[in-house]
Amino acid sequence: MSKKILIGLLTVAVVAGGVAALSAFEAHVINVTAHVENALNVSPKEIAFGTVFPQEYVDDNFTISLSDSFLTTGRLDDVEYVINQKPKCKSNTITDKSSPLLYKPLDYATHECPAGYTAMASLCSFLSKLPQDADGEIGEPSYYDPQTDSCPARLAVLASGRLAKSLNDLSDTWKVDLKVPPIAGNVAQDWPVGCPTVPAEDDYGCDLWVEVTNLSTVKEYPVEGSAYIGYEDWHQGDFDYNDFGMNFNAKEFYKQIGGTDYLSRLYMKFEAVIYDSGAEHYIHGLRKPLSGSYTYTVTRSGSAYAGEIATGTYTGSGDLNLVLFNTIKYAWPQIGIGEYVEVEVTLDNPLANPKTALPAPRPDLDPFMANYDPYEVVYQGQSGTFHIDATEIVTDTTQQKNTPRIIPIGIELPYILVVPITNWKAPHEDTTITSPYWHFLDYYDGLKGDWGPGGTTWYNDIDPLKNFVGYGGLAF
Ligand SMILES: [Ca+2]
Ligand SMILES: [Ca+2]
Ligand SMILES: [Ca+2]
Ligand SMILES: [Ca+2]
Repeated sequence: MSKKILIGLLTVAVVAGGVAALSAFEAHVINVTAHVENALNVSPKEIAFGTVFPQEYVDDNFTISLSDSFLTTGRLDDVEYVINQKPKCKSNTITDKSSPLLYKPLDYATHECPAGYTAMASLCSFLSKLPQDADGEIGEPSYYDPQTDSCPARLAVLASGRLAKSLNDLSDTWKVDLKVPPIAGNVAQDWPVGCPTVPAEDDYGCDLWVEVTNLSTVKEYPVEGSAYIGYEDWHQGDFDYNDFGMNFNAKEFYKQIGGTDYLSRLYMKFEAVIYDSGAEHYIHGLRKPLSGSYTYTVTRSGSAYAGEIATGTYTGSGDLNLVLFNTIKYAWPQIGIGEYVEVEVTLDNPLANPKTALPAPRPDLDPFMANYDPYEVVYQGQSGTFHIDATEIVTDTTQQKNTPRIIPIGIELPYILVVPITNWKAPHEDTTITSPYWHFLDYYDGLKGDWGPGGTTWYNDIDPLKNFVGYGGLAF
């Protein structure tokens, strides 16, 4: 006859962070306050298998999810966690089974039961932790393999997982299962040789501790929507910045290790908007610096044309330099192109990529762009390679079209504009930018009061009438 086993509560607790005790001969107190919230929610908090019988199989699920406060904190993205298992402590004196004080977890710092409590017979080594979402969690299989009806040597696996807002992975469901072992001295004949037994206690328990091991911060540019990157390939001409134009946004994910942020993942999206030039260009996406090897996945909304990076998963090392668009495939002129390229990079060794604060490559750019160069190579019609940190002195004021404000010889202008707002309107074809954007020249001249770099933005100050002055080409 099988003996019954009463399983005590299996408790799932959430623990985050740690406290180190230090002593010193002298102390100065700096008051620092922070409102501390848990990054994770776990439910249910308890799994009670109740009365079970040897060789019975029982299971239950629990779910780990990002807390509301984590979800609404913009600078945080990922939580990495492990599911540890620790002995469960039972009161030496309380006998009321409904008392909330009947059980307590180990003390967080000492790893011992609180005074007046004793560790229960442990269920821990008989529990599995199996991920139920197919999104990369690492599980810990059961000690008992039903396929072979045996208990193979158990790998030393610590169940672990990650939740990430950026991947829309907001919760993970786990299954805990228990193949109930027989009680020593009462082992049925069909219990496989080599499989464990438990001592004759009547109450067993285990606490699962969901412990946060890492938080990742995210840096996004722009903070909302996308920036417009506009190209000028005619340095003696119209400066309409519509020869090619694309929307851009990027996210960088940093792991915090020992107080330093290390780059672990990148996401970039480039969406072609306009092509209005007689010349042809390769548009490059260059992310620098990157150290060590990485895997990157490219997703294109259309098929790749000659020279362009195709949809697929690749490996690389060092700076990442991709040809995103070859403009020869677009009709001229074309607007509202909508073809996009997404790039996701996972670095093999974040520790080789500590976050370093680089200055902006130009006074008018966000420092974020120090790591990005969406440069162009003009290969047909005209020639030249134009980088984001390059400027051009205007050499021919007679070519400037449809503008009441001629850009004087000697003014340095960028080839590549980065306008940090969504749905920015590039000038009409053959319309020098100083016509619709009256303060553009003041800004890039840098000498006109608050319209200089760091001052008032020029790109919000559009003259709606003048934007649509021009010949034949395209208007937004
Ligand atoms: Ca997950
Ligand atoms: Ca999940
Ligand atoms: Ca142009
Ligand atoms: Ca043009």
